[in-house]
Amino acid sequence: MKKVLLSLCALVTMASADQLVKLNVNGMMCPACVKNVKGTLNDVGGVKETTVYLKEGKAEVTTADGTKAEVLCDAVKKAGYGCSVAK
Ligand SMILES: [Cu+2]
Repeated sequence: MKKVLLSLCALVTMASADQLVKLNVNGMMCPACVKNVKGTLNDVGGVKETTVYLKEGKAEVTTADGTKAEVLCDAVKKAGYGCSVAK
């Protein structure tokens, strides 16, 4: 229990340095694509959390400060999907 509380505090403290990057992802057809895109994004350095929306064709990525949105997009493209940074 103590450990859980400590890590929660750490999350809150670190949250100020995080940024949320929104991506438009094209070509996702099924849950396997979602898994693929999610795994791809999570493998990029600095990525902390990824949420992928299949129907909307979007992804939201929480990254450490300084991670470039373009780098995330390039990774998604390499995985075989279309990607642009949502403005
Ligand atoms: Cu699929």
